[in-house]
Amino acid sequence: MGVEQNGKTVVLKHDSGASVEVYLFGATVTSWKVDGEEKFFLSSKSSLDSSKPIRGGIPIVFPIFGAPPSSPPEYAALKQHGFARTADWSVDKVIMDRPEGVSVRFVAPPPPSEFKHSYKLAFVVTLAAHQLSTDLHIINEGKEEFQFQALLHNYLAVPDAKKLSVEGIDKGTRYKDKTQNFKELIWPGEPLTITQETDAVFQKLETQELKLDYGNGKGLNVRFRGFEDCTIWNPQEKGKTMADMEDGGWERYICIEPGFVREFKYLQPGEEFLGQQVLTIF
Ligand code: TA6
Repeated sequence: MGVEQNGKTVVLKHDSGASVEVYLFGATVTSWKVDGEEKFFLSSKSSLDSSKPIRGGIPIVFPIFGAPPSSPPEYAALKQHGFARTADWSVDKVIMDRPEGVSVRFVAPPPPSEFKHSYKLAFVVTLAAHQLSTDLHIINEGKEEFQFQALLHNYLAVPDAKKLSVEGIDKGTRYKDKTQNFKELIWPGEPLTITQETDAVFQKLETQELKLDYGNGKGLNVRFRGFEDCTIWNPQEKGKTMADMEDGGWERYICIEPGFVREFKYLQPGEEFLGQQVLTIF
């Protein structure tokens, strides 16, 4: 049990032998090991020197998801997926270090100058024997409302993307297919499998729990609250166009990304948004 900080990273260790590694750069979880098995994908070509977002683990997306929008106009100058994933976070405190769980709160630096709103951003990572919980807290500390999108961009490791299935997307869920120019479609209710490039934003899921079955009787459940949407992404061969993607990496992960991204969320002065996810191994 315990929490160790080694310069750029913080490692949480649980009695069971489970461990989690978090880079302060982006407060990016880069590793979660249970029974010696790695649960996150991290591209071997990812830069880990703070020069680019980390390609793997759980990058934090805030305050925009995807390419910069034209509205509100001041958000047009932001970078794809915002700046939280490239900010230098710090450890606020160890919340708990007990057999029930090991928990650390990370805080983001003040907003960058291009973002004119005042907020506090905190990320709480809690490790238990077969479970990892991550909570994103966003508090409006300014005098005016502001709008944001937020998402946890989980790169979940899988033995073979062609064999996995994702169960639990409710029949009738609206989704935007980014591979078809954001075409709005209705999910038929069957399990999702990867047979081609997949990039879909499922909107306002009724059941906020998805089951990732690796195809070998193992997998994990992704449960979320506060986050109402979920993006599922696997680029297949298009992954070759990403300089930091390892060869064939797209066959070794699926991104299941709970978030609030179908529109902007408005936060009033003093108001707090809490987006939570719990990953549980089965
Ligand atoms: O969440 C899916 C997505 O928005 C995809 O459209 C894809 O391009 C990806 O994220 C990766 O984005 P990044 O900026 O990390 O290269």
